[in-house]
Parts: sequence; structure tokens; C-alpha cells
Amino acid sequence: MSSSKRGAFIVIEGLDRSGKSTQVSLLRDRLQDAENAGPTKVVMLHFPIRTTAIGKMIDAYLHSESELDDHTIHLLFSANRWELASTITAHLAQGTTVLADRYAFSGIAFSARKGLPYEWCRAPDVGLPAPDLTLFLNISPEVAATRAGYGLERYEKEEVQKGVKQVFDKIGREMQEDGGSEGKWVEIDAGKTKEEVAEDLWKAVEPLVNGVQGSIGRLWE
Ligand code: Z5A
Ligand code: MG
Repeated sequence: MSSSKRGAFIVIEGLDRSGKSTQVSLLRDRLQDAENAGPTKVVMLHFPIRTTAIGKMIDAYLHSESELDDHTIHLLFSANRWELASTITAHLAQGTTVLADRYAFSGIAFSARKGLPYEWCRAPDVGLPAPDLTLFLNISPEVAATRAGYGLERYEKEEVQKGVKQVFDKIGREMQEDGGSEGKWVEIDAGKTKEEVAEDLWKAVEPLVNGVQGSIGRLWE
């Protein structure tokens, strides 16, 4: 990587059980082996980060061990990203690729689905480090519901997922139209095999393997 380049910030979003965590791990391995770049330094972040003080509150909520007002849990998810914001920026500046499993887009999608105003949901995430590329894993809620582990946490119900998908679709449309500081939004068919999905993701990610020119953007600024 030339000294004028920084690491790429890549976000994987999608519905529950669309294979985000699976694909983030496969992508990490592939980036580390990328022949044309030499080994790429990569870090993975799985939001919510459940090990921080705020993350522990989120984890208890997701397991229905605590009850929180919808506004409160929304702000905690956002605060959890802000806890990591300077870490993300530092990694990128050092030339490390950052792979995030969920980000601010999940925050908006899950809370707006509950009826909180869209703009209100977006506000606390304005100014976070902006991804260069967001890959949205698209899957029908019906197929997602057949995958292992579905239904163990609070939001994993088909009607919730349908509402969440509608908000994600709105975010995707806006990002594709805007093409501004939020980086690129690319939709991927996640109903294929793991290997096929990994191949489709790689086509979008490969141009970023050698790093990115320019400063790190700020989300929605
Ligand atoms: N949430 C929120 O409300 N606000 C926020 O700001 C944020 C999150 C950041 C927990 O998230 C909850 O938090 C989530 C949104 C909310 N709501 N719910 N429910 P999480 O990311 O921690 O959730 P998770 O437990 O990691 O599950 P997931 O993300 O839904 O799953 P996934 O990562 O997309 O899928 P996976 O674990 O890679 O794969 C699931 C299974 O399918 C597994 O057995 C795989 O082997 C299998 N799989 C994967 N790919 C395939 C293919 N292609 N074919 C067949 N089978 C496959
Ligand atoms: Mg996951």
C-alpha cells in the first residue's frame, strides 16, 4: 500500500441470518491472503460490541433480561458505535482494513421499524466514520427463518424482519441516489450458497484491497 493510501472501511449489513458474520469471516481470510496486495492487515468488528459497559446493557436487552424504552436502546446502540469510532479511524489511518458486521444502518432500520421517526433515528449516528462500501445481504425473511439459530433473540420474528427490510430498502435507495459522504451501497443476493455469496462480495471488495485515497468520510455530514 502506498503511503498516501489509508485502509478501507467496509460494512456488511443485512437481515438477520442473511450470513453477515459468516461472510465477514470469509472476507477477512480472503483479504489476508490477497495475492495482489500482499497480506492485508484487517480487523473485524461485530456490532453491537457486547463486551463494553454499554454493550452489556444491549446484550441483556436483546436476551429480554431487561426492558428499556425504545429511544433509550436506540441511543445505546449508537453510543456503542461511538465507543469504537476513534479505534476505527486509527486503524484506517494506519492502513488497516476495517470490516464491520452491522453499523448505523441496522440502528435506523430496527428502531424506525418500531415507529420512531426516521430522521430522529439517524441523528445520533451523524458524524461517525463513514464506510467506503456497504454490502447489503438481501434475503427473503422466509428463507432467513429456515437458517440455524433463528428466533433466539428479541427481534427474530418474521413480521419484524419484514418491517426492518422496508427501512433498509429506503436507506439503500437514498444512498444509491445520493452517492455522497456515506460511500457506496451494493446489494448482494444472500440466498445463494456461502461460496457464491463470498464470490459476489469479493467482486465489490477487490478494488479496495490496496487501500483507498482520500480522507475518511463522516456519515451524513
Ligand atoms: N441491532 C439493532 O437493533 N440496532 C443496532 O444498531 C444494531 C443491531 C447494530 C443482534 O445483532 C440484534 O441487534 C439484531 C439487530 C439488533 N437483531 N436481531 N435479532 P447481531 O448482529 O448480534 O445478530 P446475530 O446473532 O449475529 O445474528 P445475525 O446477524 O442475524 O446472523 P448473520 O450474522 O447474518 O448470519 P450468520 O451467523 O453468518 O449465519 C446464520 C446461519 O446461517 C449459520 O448457521 C450459517 O452457517 C448459516 N448460513 C450463512 N450463510 C448461509 C448460506 N449462504 N446458505 C445457507 N446457510 C447459511
Ligand atoms: Mg451475525
